[in-house]
Amino acid sequence: MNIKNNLILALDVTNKDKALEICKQVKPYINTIKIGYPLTLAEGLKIIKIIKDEFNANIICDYKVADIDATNSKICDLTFDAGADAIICHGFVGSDSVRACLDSANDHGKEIFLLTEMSHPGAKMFLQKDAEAIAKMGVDMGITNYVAPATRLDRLSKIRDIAGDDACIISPGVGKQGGDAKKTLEFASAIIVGRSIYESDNPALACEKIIKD
Ligand code: O7M
Repeated sequence: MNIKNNLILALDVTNKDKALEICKQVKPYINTIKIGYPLTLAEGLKIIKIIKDEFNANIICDYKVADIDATNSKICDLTFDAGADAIICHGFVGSDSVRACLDSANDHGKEIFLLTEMSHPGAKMFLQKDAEAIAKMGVDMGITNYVAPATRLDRLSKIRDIAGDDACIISPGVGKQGGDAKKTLEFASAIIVGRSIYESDNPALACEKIIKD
């Protein structure tokens, strides 16, 4: 995926007009938009195509898919049919569940991103101890796209070591969660930023600052 300025907007607003307004303002800086549950639950799956078509953007759907294989297939099929270019899937559910996501992506000519370790403090309770094994499983399965935290660069660096130099690692946690854009990009291929952009009085300027810093 070609990610302009290595910057992905996490569009976690809950209203279509607000979403479109922010996308319009950041368009000069951003070509890849992550849509998650907040916007999808507020506006329905149709919001994927609306934003994709209006802004000619790559759409990564952050549905953190984490179910049995049969259910994962349905979730991924519906998401790709709705226009998503990629979907984010949890790895902790194991290879059969992840395989279902990968198969759906391959059938649609689309991509998955495998979530290894999360960025929030609670990730240390359970997920962290298995994150490296999750990344190794991804490598064994031929997965080349990962999500790893900007809030713990030592952990991000470990995931990079496992995934390899050619992997695309996208990293959330810059800004409001305390991560630093420049340092994160020493290990990550792109950063995911939400509130620091969409809560800003000037989202375009916020993007410019993140890119320049
Ligand atoms: O910049 P923020 O903190 O407002 O937003 C970060 C976005 O990244 C938000 O959409 C989160 O749901 C998401 N995210 C994390 O913050 N931490 C993670 O570990 C994983 C994700 C994510 O994108 O999951 C794939």
